[in-house]
Amino acid sequence: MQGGYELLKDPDAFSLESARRTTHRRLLYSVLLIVGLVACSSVYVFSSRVHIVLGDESYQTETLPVPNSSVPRPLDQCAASVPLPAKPPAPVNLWASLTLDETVSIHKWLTDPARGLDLVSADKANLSDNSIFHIEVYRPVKADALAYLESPSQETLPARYGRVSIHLGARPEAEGGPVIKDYVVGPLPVSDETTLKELTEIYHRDDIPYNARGFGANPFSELPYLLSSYMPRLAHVTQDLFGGVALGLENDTLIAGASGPFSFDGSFRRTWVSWRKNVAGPWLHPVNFFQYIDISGADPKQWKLLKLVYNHQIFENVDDFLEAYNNGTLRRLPERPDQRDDVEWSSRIRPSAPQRDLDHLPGPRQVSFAGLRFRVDRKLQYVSWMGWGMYLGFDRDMGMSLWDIRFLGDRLIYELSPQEAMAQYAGNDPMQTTTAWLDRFFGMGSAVRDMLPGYDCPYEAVYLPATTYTSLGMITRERAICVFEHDTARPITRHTGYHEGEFGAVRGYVLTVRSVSTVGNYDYIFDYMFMTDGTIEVRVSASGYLQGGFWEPKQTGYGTAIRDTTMGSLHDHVINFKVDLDVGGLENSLLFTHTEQEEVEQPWFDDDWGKTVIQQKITRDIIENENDAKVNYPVNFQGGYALINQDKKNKWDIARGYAVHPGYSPVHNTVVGSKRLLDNANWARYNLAVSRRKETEPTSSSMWNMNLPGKPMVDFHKFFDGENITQQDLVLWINVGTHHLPQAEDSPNTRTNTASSSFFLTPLNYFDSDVSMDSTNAILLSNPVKPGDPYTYNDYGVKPVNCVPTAVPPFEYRGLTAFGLDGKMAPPASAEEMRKGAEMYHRIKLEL
Ligand SMILES: *[C@@H]1O[C@H](CO)[C@@H](O)[C@H](O)[C@H]1NC(C)=O
Ligand SMILES: *[C@@H]1O[C@H](CO)[C@@H](O)[C@H](O)[C@H]1NC(C)=O
Ligand SMILES: *[C@@H]1O[C@H](CO)[C@@H](O)[C@H](O)[C@H]1NC(C)=O
Ligand SMILES: *[C@@H]1O[C@H](CO)[C@@H](O)[C@H](O)[C@H]1NC(C)=O
Ligand SMILES: *[C@@H]1O[C@H](CO)[C@@H](O)[C@H](O)[C@H]1NC(C)=O
Ligand SMILES: [Cu+2]
Repeated sequence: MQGGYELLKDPDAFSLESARRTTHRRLLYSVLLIVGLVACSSVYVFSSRVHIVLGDESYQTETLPVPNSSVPRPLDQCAASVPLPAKPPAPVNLWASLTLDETVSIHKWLTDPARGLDLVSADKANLSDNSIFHIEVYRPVKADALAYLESPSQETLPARYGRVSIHLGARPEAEGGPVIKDYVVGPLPVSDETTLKELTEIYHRDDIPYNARGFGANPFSELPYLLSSYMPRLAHVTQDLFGGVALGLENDTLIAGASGPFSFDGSFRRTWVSWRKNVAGPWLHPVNFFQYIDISGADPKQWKLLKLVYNHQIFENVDDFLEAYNNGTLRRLPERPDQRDDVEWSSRIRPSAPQRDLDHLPGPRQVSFAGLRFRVDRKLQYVSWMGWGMYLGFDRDMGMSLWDIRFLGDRLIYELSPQEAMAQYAGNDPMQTTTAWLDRFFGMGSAVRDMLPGYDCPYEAVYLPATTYTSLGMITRERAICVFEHDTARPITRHTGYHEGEFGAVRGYVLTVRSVSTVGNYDYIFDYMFMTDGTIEVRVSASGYLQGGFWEPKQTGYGTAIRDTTMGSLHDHVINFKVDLDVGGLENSLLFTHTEQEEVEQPWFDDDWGKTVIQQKITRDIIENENDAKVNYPVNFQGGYALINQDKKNKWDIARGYAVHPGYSPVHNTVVGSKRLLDNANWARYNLAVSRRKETEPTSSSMWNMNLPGKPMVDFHKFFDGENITQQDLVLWINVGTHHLPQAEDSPNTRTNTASSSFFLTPLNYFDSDVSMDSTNAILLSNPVKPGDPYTYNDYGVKPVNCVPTAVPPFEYRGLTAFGLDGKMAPPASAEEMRKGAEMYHRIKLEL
């Protein structure tokens, strides 16, 4: 069969008695017939009644209409689903990641003794050494990029720069002690002109505190170093209490997690460590054992255990805990049968349940029978479809971003990029109550994973690679991004009418550009969806494992039990996007439209209904001051926000605009004023905010913000300094999110259908009318001239194409390709180390 399907896959089906077998076959053949012929003929006849025998039962059923079964001519093979070459507006992607060669050359240049940086390679560097943490592209200034795009040439091409983060662990105390520095290096390629300049203008504090740093590559200088100093001593106790040990062996049965933030202002680095069973879905197997540890500074010998908590009992040190255990005063938790033996419930292994009717067949899939309708330039990372065009970028912190998005020839968005993903928890245990993640710290880009073809994206999706830097080398993921066109199975417009010209429909298609990041327990699916009317939907869907807590009655109000002793903890997700919209040019204003009820009186009102009428009315205001531009959607969504260009009018003399429409679950953060999220994620307080675009305000957060809630590197509120935002280059900072009140059905994994949030950017009098009407994937019907005559129609020459789709290749998963810092392909073992590094030890195993 085409597509490699195997019909009657279930071997049991063949062992049934022959009558049943024949009926099954017959049924399958009619299914096949329907599938095969629906596309071949638009003429349907009703088949006669079919007699179905199922075991002892026998009943009559009426089948669905079966297409006219006149024998179709043999079908040709469809063209392969490969995208046609694209025609980007300029031959250089200004926002492209550094190439391997560029990264290697920067690395080499930095480590040259002539630079005087005294660098130690990251795999060997201890915390009191200087080492390179990160290298990536530093994107050009917007004005330079626009000048190039205006007339692309070698002369107008902006110089290329890299951005480098260096851990200066060796800086003497006299000079302020260990610190992190961010630099811009360039121009590239490396030459005598190349310089290293400290990058400070995008931050709101001078220094990047060492205590806010990301995890290094050397596990001996990170958390396992301290954990291994006390966990093996407690092995007999943890075995008795939790049925697990952490000894630093391959077969350890307990693993650790740490809560963030690690610091308030950078003056310390402390975290709560919690322990979990090392099983599938460890996040759902917390054992209610916590330690608060101090991992400040650059000398791991100074690190210490500050306290231990078990079942609401606090101990200052391991000795006290051991003594209480030995002298019998330790109040033990009840036994946990659901966590001792059978732990398969938290895996994704299909539970033993009867197969649902016809579930042995693969579900429907979409095929572009006439070939793909989007264009991709793989080298430039440029995509175009139906009047849309965009370049893609990729970075460590937030992964995929979209640049120079044009629609029908005009630039609409200069930059569309995720900025930060917050998850703030509540609970009645040391882990949940202190957790406020900002995933930029871990790196949404580092956390991008290869997609599962046919599962994460449709079979005919086109994949694009992304490369991220780790301090051990570079990781390339061939299927980091997927692009596909999809039928929404809903017309974008339609009408049934009787007058000539009013009866018809336009098909609804969407082009999706997607990437998936797995940050520890959670999976984020980022979708950018483009539509033919000029609308874009930006949607984030979440799946993966909950950050579970230990369920006991004291947790009531902070979540829901999802097993006897596991709970899902209450939390909010808020994810921030930067949308640098340019509506009809750079000069834009913020329009607030709202509707209110009014009671009016008119002399022509008739007496039957009284003297007044109650109705609604639109008010339109321009928000002129940046300080007033941190806003929430109006109650009951009565109105909303848009960027308009007051100097560019449509044909009806209305200022052209683009509106922000709330999509699914348009929430902002519930919690305000928590010390663990004080000023480092202020963008999460609103549905959206609008500020003047500035080169010094490129992002609403930084990777270090998570650990600096009291004094963040990027303080979003500082963007809003009372400036006039009328007819200026503006940026929208828009949030999506969910209030996640976990429930049993979050086990084993959260479902993307309800854990989704989105916003739309949609034309608002930008055009003179709906431009999706120009689609020729449309039909216009004419009513019969004489009653009884057939309906005639115009399909604009776009007919269904009938052909045999090319076979779906066998499932294959490749994972990643790793390169050393010399740019050479790395052996699997070091690739494995890089994977661990990229995953930031979310699943901390002791390694002795
Ligand atoms: C089936 O289709 C053929 C060819 O289009 C046509 O000649 C025939 O009349 C149709 N049969 C029925 C039952 O509609
Ligand atoms: C784990 O491995 C060690 C050493 O290889 C072995 O002694 C021990 O019995 C193993 N433990 C379990 C629970 O299998
Ligand atoms: C770090 O390494 C240096 C040598 O590279 C050594 O002098 C120093 O003692 C080490 N520090 C720690 C805390 O291990
Ligand atoms: C048991 O140990 C705990 C912890 O050190 C201590 O506080 C307590 O006094 C001890 N109780 C007895 C009865 O020894
Ligand atoms: C803001 O600028 C616009 C255009 O220059 C001007 O009309 C308006 O009065 C200014 N608003 C304020 C509050 O200064
Ligand atoms: Cu959640």
